[in-house]
Amino acid sequence: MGSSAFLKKVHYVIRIVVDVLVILTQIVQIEIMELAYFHVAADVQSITKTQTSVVIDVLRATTTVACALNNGAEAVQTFADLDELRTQASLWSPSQRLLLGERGGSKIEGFDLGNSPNAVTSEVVKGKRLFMSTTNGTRSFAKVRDSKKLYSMSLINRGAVAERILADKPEHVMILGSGWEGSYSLEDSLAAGALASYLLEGSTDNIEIINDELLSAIALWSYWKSDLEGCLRSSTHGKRLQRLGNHDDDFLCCSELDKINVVPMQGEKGVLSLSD
Ligand code: 3SL
Repeated sequence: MGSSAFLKKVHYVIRIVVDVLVILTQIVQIEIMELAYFHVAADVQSITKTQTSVVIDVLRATTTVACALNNGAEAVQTFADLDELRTQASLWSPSQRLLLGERGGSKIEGFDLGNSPNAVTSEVVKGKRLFMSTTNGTRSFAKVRDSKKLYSMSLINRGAVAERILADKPEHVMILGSGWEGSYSLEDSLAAGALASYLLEGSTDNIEIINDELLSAIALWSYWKSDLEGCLRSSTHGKRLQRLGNHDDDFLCCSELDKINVVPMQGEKGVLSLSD
């Protein structure tokens, strides 16, 4: 073999090796995002240090959080325990704070507001810290407060939170519903399916759905996605709210998909504010 033919062969082999290395590097760089959904806080066994958590309480806590921050509240500080809420709130001047919450769907005695997303208008909440406790939603926040990142999501800000997750590219995302006193809720599962569907559309190859709860939520979303208000009204908690009184405005607000572009994120533990 002449020396030029030999050099050509060496060149050819080097090209192949380089191409293989480039392909291998690209494969290694594809990051898989694992997505799981748990119906209620009690189903969560552990939190990983790298985990992003998304808390959902469509009716109505996380819809109220999104609306309050969208209307200029300084932050929403969430509490599972009412005594702790009162202690923390007392450290703030009355002109800068509002106490907000419900038990069993009704406003807590002595509080400024119940849990209606329609009550947190800019006239009421602008510049104020909201101290919030609800029957189920704030328990879910408490459960995952040690996550690396923690977002609050509802149907109304689903797209904004999904876009943030697609940009963050976390390895593990836990979507956590709130349910009702420890049991499954239809509307939180609907929103979990809505989030997963959005993420799958934005990044099909890299997402792995790792539990059956989320697969079912995606199926639920496909079934109800053209009648979100109907789904909310059919749910057990939807029926409970209808028995408590006229909540038409809340059903309308809680079923508006991607209406507002806010991403409530935990900074200080338990404190949700707008992420930049
Ligand atoms: O359970 C909760 O956290 C609340 O959102 C329930 S309610 O819709 O305000 O009654």
